[in-house]
Amino acid sequence: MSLQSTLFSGCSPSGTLTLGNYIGAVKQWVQCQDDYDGIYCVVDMHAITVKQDPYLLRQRVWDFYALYLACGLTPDKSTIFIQSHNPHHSELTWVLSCLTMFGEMSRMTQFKSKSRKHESTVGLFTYPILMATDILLYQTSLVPVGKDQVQHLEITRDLAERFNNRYGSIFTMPEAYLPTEGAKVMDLQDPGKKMDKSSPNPKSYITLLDTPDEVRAKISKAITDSQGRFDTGEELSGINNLVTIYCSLTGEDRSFVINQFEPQGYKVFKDSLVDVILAHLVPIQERYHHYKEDHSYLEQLAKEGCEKAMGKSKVTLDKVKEAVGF
Ligand code: ATP
Ligand code: LTN
Repeated sequence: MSLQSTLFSGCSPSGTLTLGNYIGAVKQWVQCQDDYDGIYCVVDMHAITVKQDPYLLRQRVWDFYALYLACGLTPDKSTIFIQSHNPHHSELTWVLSCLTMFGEMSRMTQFKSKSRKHESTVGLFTYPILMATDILLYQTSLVPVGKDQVQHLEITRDLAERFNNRYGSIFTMPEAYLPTEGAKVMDLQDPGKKMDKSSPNPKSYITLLDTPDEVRAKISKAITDSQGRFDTGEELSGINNLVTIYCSLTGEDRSFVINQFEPQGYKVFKDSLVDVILAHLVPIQERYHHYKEDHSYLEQLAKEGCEKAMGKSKVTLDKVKEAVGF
């Protein structure tokens, strides 16, 4: 039996994985693989909180699965599965829904912003409960996410505490794990907004599957600063965001990068940033295409991943059912 603490995270197949998802989440997953019992999920049940084309959704689920592997997750170290394949997620979500206050959900800022762009379904409203389930089902200690998910981690902790107080200590209390650089990568065209894979403007994000020409074009058109500064002192400036991307991919210190490029100007910096991005993306894409060639292999891995996940989630769900009186 593993004595390592459990780490859980996932991305929603609601578009193509972006550089924001990679820097804010997936890169940390890969780094944590040796030190944690990692569980990584393609959260397709989250994706349907907004309207999806069923054919495209199924394609994206497998694209995500292949991308997780291509980014460096390996089934012998981690559990990698597809959320809708494990029915325990729906079961625990109902129980947690019956502990969640309407007012608590109404305070979720992601619902407020998403319901301006999409139909305000009950699923979109209660989606943080499904996320709490994902985390609590596996007795998770650590949840690597970007900054936008911190509020959902707080509600997860509130629900765990409420359940434990009412029914006995069953759930582990999880903590969010944010990267030091890149916890919120911003939109390349509007640095006031986070980079979002479901944005209608493809110039606003870089996906992990963009070609070198697409990356070059998007970075060359990315907003910088009208006065040509590198250190604008403003958190939400375009150049600040590009420097963040550079630092998080190279591991270099921010002031070192600014001092190096300030005398050379934006063009040299952007060319260098393109090289840095492609040095990450090209090998990921090569591995991705390799995995995509053999769909039955992916299906086999996902089946094994799901069996492993269900073995763990059943233990928690059985305790929950017993505790609530089922
Ligand atoms: P959607 O628009 O469909 O909600 P999204 O791009 O916000 O998509 P998610 O699947 O919701 O992506 O997020 C997956 C993970 O990536 C989460 O941990 C989230 O915090 C992180 N993440 C998403 N966008 C960014 C970003 N711009 N910067 C850093 N981390 C991010
Ligand atoms: N809600 C997250 C994706 C997500 C997740 C999770 C992240 C779903 N379940 C559990 C960490 C742990 C989002 O970014 N939309």
